[in-house]
Amino acid sequence: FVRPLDITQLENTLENVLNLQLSEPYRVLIVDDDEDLAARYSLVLRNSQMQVQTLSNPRQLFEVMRSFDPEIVLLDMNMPDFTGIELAQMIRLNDEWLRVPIIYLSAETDINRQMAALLKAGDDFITKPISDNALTAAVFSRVQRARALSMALSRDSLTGLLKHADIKEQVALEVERAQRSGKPTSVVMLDLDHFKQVNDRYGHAAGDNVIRALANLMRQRLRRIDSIGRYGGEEFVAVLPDCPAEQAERIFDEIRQRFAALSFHAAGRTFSVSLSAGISQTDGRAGGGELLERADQGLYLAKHQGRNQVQV
Ligand code: GH3
Ligand code: MG
Ligand code: MG
Ligand code: MG
Repeated sequence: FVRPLDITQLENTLENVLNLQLSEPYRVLIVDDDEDLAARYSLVLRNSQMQVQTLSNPRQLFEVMRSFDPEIVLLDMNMPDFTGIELAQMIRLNDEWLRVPIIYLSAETDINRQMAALLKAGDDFITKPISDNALTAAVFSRVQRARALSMALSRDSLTGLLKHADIKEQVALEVERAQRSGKPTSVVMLDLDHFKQVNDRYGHAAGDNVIRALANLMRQRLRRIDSIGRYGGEEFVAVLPDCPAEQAERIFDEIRQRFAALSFHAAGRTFSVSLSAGISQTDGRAGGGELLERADQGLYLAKHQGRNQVQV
């Protein structure tokens, strides 16, 4: 006999509580021809701060998936027009929804028939009737996992920083926000000095360690609201909202000094590496692309004036 999961137990770790408070509400799509039942499930999940959409006519499935962008789909197995399995198969034909867990809500308890359904499509079964807590826990854990996976996949694997396209988008977003609020935002472009030599002398793996060390240093020094991305191989971009260029310059000059003071070890030798950076600040007119260009001009200047420096 297994006691149903108690949701308060699940929420009890500080991390879960923080995640719930900080994150956007989970988006859940319930497809069930039994509208009363769907409304009841919906109420239960809404009580746990989730955002729920119910659908009784599966013909609108794709339309609703596009507009609502659910993070999990709960599918009834038996409906008049399509079976849950057929719907799951149709969802799985689209790569854009590859990360969305599909869970069957069904009275089917025959394990062989459950297996047969899972072999066709779908990820798991929840058998009806289901307790409120079990439903909440099942949805909570799966969406939390899907979000963590999606976060990990969207990050640069060497450093855990944002990838090129994502940091570029973040810069554009923050620059727009700064234009609306009138608060200055800084954009930083940073490149390691003579990094080809580092690879040539100490090997590519040692070079990778240097890149990781700088990423960690920036993560430690910058605020939660700042975004950092690996823009290219050994080139980084950061955007610092509500931070004028002079302040960004102080912060990055400190990062520059701390980084230059790090000792790396490879091939029986000890070495250090320096960095150069350029900084631009929002002016109420220029867009993200232009601010990146200006930060890059600062970087160019820093390189030409002897490297190991920050230029605004
Ligand atoms: P500069 O001071 O002018 O920037 O000189 P540099 O040698 O650093 O020149 P540049 O920035 O053009 O060189 C980038 C080098 O960084 C080329 C490449 O070998 C190395 N690199 C790029 N990505 C990676 C990476 O992921 N790992 C390692 N180990 N090296 C990388
Ligand atoms: Mg039904
Ligand atoms: Mg370089
Ligand atoms: Mg470079």
